[in-house]
Amino acid sequence: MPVYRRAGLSRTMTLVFALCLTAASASAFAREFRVADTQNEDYPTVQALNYMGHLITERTGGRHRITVFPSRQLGEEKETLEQTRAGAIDLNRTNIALIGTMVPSVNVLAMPFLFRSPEHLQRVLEGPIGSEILNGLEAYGFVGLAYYDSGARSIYNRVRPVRSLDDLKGLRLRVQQSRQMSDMIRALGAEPVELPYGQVLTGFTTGLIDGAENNWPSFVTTGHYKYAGYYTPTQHTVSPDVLVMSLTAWDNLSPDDRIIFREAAQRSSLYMREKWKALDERSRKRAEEAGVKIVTDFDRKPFEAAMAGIYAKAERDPATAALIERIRKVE
Ligand code: GTR
Repeated sequence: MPVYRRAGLSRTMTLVFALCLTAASASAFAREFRVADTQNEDYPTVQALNYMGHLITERTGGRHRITVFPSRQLGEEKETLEQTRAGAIDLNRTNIALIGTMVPSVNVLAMPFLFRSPEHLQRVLEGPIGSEILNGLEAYGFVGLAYYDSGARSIYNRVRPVRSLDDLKGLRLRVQQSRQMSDMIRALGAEPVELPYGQVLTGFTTGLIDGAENNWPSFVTTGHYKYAGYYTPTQHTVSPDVLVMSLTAWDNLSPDDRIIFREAAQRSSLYMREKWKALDERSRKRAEEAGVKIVTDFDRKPFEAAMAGIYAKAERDPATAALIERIRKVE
């Protein structure tokens, strides 16, 4: 081949190579992000994620899109979290108790009877402690983007009204797949049964469990209230939900896009708050109308006292002990 033609060819090759590189980097930065949520499509967290998706599409001029997979379409919470950590799922809306099995430091937010009220929790989450906990996720392969309200969790069952620790004896109560939650139910004198969220209903219909514990919206939207006629507002934990992104997906975002994602997540959390309040109220009413007995004449003190062992275990770690102390001090 004549020399001049070879030179021309190599120029063309360089050009083609450069074009390929540009195309490849553009596609690496423009993409669809898949989000897992265990709740159904009307649930406030799912609505919030859809809202976040709109914001992101708008602010990136359609370069990035979010596709939400509600109702455990991508699997149960524990599995989807593992996949998120591995980078196979981009985003995950999960409860603190679940991610606490992978990131022990977040378990403090699921400590029983630690928060005086939902407002106390909110102030902790919005302050430095909330940010420290979100930032701490990074060492475990997740980027914490926002917290979502999840109300207070309480005990419900179908056998008898629970007014005392004695009433809990012998009850098989479903808990999330979390050691801390199992320990807590055991310390109250009941028998914990760890099950994924999607199997609780079958647990009721097959008689595997007598009850469970959750907030009002989850109790009602899942249909558990049709099986468990006694709800005791123990409000033992107020563990929030949290939105995490896989570190792999995060690493592929440009610095500007990272800001867009963070801001959209924060705004979606505020957007969800009003919806949450309304659903919380509506769910409680719906349960009552359906005949669920809300057991209010119970003494919360012995329930709190039964947690001494859980605290002793958690506080063996000086960092956790210090964090619990700081949380208590938040006005
Ligand atoms: C809900 C929470 C879910 C899931 C569920 C459960 O309140 O939003 O993410 O953890 O509880 O009990 O499994």
